[in-house]
Amino acid sequence: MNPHNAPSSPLIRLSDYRAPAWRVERVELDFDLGIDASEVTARLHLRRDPSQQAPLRLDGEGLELLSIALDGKPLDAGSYRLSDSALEVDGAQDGSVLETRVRLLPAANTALEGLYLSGSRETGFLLTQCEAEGFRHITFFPDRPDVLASYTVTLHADRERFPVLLAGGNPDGAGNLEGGRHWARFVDPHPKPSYLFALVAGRLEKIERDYVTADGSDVKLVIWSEANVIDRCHYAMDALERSMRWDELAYGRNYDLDVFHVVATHDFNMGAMENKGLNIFNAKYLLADPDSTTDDEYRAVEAVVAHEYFHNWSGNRVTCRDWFQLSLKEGLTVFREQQFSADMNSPSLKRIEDVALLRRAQFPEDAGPLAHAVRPSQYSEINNFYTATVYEKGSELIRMLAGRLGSEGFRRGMDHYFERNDGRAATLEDFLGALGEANQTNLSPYLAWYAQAGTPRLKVRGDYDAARREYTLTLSQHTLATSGQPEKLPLPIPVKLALFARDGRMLPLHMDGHASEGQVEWVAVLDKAEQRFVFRNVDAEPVPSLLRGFSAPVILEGNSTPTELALLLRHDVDGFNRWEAGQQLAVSAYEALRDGGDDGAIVAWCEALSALFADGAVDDALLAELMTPPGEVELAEREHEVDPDRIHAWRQALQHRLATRIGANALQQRYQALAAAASGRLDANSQAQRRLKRRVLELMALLDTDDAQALAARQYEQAPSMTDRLAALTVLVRTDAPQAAAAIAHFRGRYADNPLALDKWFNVQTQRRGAASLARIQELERDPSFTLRNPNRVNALFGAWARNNPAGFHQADGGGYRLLSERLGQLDALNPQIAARLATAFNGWRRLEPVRRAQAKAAILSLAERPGLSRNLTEIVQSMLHD
Ligand code: B3K
Ligand code: ZN
Repeated sequence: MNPHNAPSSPLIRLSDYRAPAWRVERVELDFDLGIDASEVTARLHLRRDPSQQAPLRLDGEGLELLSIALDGKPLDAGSYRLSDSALEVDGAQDGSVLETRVRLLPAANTALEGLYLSGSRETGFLLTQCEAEGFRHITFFPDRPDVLASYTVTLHADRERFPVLLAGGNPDGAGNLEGGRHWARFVDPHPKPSYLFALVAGRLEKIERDYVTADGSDVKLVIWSEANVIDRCHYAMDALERSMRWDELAYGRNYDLDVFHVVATHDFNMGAMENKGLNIFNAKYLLADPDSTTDDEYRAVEAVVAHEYFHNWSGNRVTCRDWFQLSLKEGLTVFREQQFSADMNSPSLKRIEDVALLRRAQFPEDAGPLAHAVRPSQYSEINNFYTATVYEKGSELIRMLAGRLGSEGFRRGMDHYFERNDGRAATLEDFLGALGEANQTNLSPYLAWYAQAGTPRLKVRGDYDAARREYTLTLSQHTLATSGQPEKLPLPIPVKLALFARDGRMLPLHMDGHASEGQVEWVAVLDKAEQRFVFRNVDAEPVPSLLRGFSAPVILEGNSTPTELALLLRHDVDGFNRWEAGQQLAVSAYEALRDGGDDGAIVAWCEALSALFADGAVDDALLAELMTPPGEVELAEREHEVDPDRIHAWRQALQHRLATRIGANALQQRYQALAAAASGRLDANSQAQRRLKRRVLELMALLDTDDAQALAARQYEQAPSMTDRLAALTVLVRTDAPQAAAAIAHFRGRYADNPLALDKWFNVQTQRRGAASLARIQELERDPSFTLRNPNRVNALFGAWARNNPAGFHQADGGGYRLLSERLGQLDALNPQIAARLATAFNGWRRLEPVRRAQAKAAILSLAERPGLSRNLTEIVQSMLHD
């Protein structure tokens, strides 16, 4: 059976898009808030599209309808029809006002979509999550992003239990009511789609800052959290201010309300949400303090704060016509955040991290049964499409466009896009059209990137003709078939390149008919299946450096020799390209080691890195990255039959060769020097030192485990920062050190009241190697602080285990698969979004070696057979099983 035809999960198709027959111009919402039950009155001021005849049909799920009136008159039961997911009303006309009153049950809402309770009944607070389709769990409404309405929201609640009442928009009055109740009203002057609606009500504390926009408006910035963590919000406030300034400078975008509220919650399905004027954050991406936050987490807080803020223009002021256009706001906003983070931190490290993430998360998606285009053509459950493809690959597509237009042209295009589409629900065609129009260029060939799933493979051949002093690069592309897309077209692939002389100099480029004559870097655009590019006046065979800056999201199949890659690793001036050459060389070295091939690549990799380690020519953070081979997930992508144990063992062996080449003494000395300089400071240099220290300690553990464990135990005890503490604890756990148990117990005691730190406590223990890992997971889920109801906790245990410890999760007897499958079934009944996302950990099952493959298939099938699975999990499971 084609799962997509299952009657319970209708397929939504891009090609079926129709403009709404009914719009809502204005909506007035009145909430009577309570933990167990809340009541919502909605008055919708309706507009009818005169060209369409469809009856008024509103989305609504899980709502108890208490009353309904049209133009002031209560409707009798014969004038409307109510189903599980919709309300159809007779007699509405253009200009009619429909009033409904419904009851919701926030405390019983474990899906964390719509209105729900965060924390306990006694002390927790109420909040909403609407994207993508949560608003229909709050009231009856055309819950689609192309219906833009002005919102007036009035909240009523008990003053003692809910002293703080917030909604999106500007405050428009508040006051006391009889019986210990109070009210507050918010008016949002900017028409918005329902997915950007939000409210928060409860006992919260705040920090505030006054901000004046570049165009002179006063804005009050307010960050809210529960009282015990309000001191941990200052870093986010600074990051918010930096983001606002940056968007003014880089894109000329100013904030547009009198207030900007941000709220932290521990109960959230994703990272954060850009609701207009009232961003809501998973506490993980808002709270930060030196005692419990790692360096990586600090950067993540800054990035997510920026991302949500940037949505105010790329997403909110210009929104999406339909959910197929999701990357219009997400890919673009990820790209804007990447630019911002590069400006705030090290551009090459940021690029390295982003490309590593793309390879770890998006390439496997593109290569597996869940492959979909950046603009998918159909879905059953839109929440399953908030993926690395839509976000990260989407951002790479914007980066290609930005590169194509150059920074001035891109800015001109973006200005034009915002101006043309402000207050509209736009499409990707609108976006490419505006960028192209502002630059008198036709960018429509790039639409093919949005429609085609799968990662293109770029093959490169270099031929040197000494007699003619010519170097010819032959570039060709092909993309493997993906589910439902057997045929693939050639795409425009910008290949930024340079040629190096054998002494490490960059050569000036000479080509017939190209403006870049004499430049050292040039972008070749491959837009056919195969093309040749000829460089003249080349005195000796050069070393090509291709895809510089990762100029296109493709898999490079080059034929560079180990010597050539080692040359780039040693000499390329750009940190990213240096790393990239090192990664390619590491892959060759790994394969040589595994296949017992020629030692050349292994020796070249070890020599180049030990030289860089000794001569101090690169920054500590970059050195740490250079000394890290591609991860196990990335290495698995290159195998036809994946055996995670073997991949782990060979990768360890490769690192052992590197550690041996550098030498125990040199590692020890560097570790001691870095340890002596340890501080809890957050400046770039201190962070870089911690990064390198961690890497050095990991390499030491491969040579003299006892010694490294003793150092790790000491580092754990003396650590002035969470980064050092967690790095030490990770080494203790991964090497199964005798000191591990005491450190784990200590960490638990120290952070008993800090849920985010406790997540790290769960997470680190999932990294135990070998068969012991499953037993440990089972112990951990019996821990009193484990719960399937909290997404962060679920991800810290099962997500971290299944994704970051392949050798632990993929046990040959299938024990890991059975446990995950069982828990997914239970989780699905509570929170389908989280269950569906976690289930994607099975994505690569078809390429496992036969024994594990059979076990994995049995576990997925047993999940598929469970009765009553959600639409979310059904879609993921069926796609994974679909041939
Ligand atoms: N737009 C939200 C994600 C919503 C996910 C809904 N399942 C956060 C973000 O990307 O900024
Ligand atoms: Zn986003």
